[in-house]
Amino acid sequence: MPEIALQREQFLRDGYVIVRDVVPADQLVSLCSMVDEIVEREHDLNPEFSASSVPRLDLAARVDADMLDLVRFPLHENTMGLSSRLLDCSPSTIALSALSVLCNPEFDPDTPLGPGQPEGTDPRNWHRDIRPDHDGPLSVLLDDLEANGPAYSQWNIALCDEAILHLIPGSHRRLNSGLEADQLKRHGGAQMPLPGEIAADLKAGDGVVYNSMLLHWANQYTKQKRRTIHLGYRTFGKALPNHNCCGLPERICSFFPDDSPERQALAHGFALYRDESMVIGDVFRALLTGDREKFSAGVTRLHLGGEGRLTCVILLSKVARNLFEFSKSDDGKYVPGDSTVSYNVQLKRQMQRSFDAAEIQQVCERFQPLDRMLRTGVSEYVGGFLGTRTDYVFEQLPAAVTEKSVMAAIFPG
Ligand SMILES: O=C(O)CCC(=O)C(=O)O
Ligand SMILES: [Fe+2]
Repeated sequence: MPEIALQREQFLRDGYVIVRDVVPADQLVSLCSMVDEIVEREHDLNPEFSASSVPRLDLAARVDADMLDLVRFPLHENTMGLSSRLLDCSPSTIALSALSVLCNPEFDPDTPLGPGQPEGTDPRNWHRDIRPDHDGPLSVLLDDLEANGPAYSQWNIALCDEAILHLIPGSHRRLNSGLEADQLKRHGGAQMPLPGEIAADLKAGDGVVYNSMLLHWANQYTKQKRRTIHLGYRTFGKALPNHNCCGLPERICSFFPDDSPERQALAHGFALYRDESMVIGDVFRALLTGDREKFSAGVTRLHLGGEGRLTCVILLSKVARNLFEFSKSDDGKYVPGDSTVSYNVQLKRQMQRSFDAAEIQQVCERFQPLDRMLRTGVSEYVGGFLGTRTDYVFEQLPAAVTEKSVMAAIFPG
């Protein structure tokens, strides 16, 4: 079998692939020194970053025009190209969604707090990159994955040797096992090895590409130098992934000349997000006017396969909620000169120009019957997830909640 077929098989089955020498050898030193420069600058400017036990930085918001290799790298065949093949999508339907770096603390950190704190879950606890309140129940995301394959891939690419990220192969396709659930419930259980875990043992230049629904944890953060490039890619039109926001600022396009392939690739990615946002706007409008046909037509544009479409509808209710929260906190005005704001924020501001505050609230209200179906009324934290306590279902959506029952609840009569 060709290597790519094996890698794809492993990505689907085990949920991860370790890729040696993702960073072209002649770029390793220069990428590392660019990242070092950004990290040092941050230490000078930001005491909070220096005080963090799990420091990470949004590189896309911080790169300069003289650090173009740092932006070129995530567009490379080894990263974006391989992602599109693992996600089984054409290069014209994939976009880079995040470019950041995971670093070491400058001190030996204390034992981390357990999971499910009011401020969220520390990545040194076992978790899936799923927040039940923001993303929906795990079972719903699993259904979509089984029906349509993955629509999002995440990378950790080490610029210094490391074996920090640990994961359980295959756990992205199932609920927590009884044994896992029992251990994660116990005090300190989220910070101990789980059966079947493997370490992503990376030499400088190697990467691991993974499905972030996997159970994973960072088993140590120490003073030892860590510079790990963290990337996200998503597809469009196949299925709406729970990681559906663009964390990049549009300004990174402007670093490259108009007709350069880098500029075109980046601009194409932003256009995919913008077009999707317009479809989402149409879906919200259809909800306001009670037009079930238009609503379904919009959902079909976001989520091609019929199966797993409930996931898309649930995620749209989360997008609406997120927009509502944003509209309450944002006055809609651009901060002058803030070119680092993510494209996701820009799109939300655009959405606010199409929908006034009352309409955004109405969209959320129209999703209320669905929202109620996703809640138990009892707040809890279940091990293996990001976020904090919530009454949203963590794992198994009741069987009575189906696409049909949800559509009937949203469009009564
Ligand atoms: O430090 C790490 O490698 C863990 C990061 C992580 O869990 C994440 O970004 O989702
Ligand atoms: Fe994570």
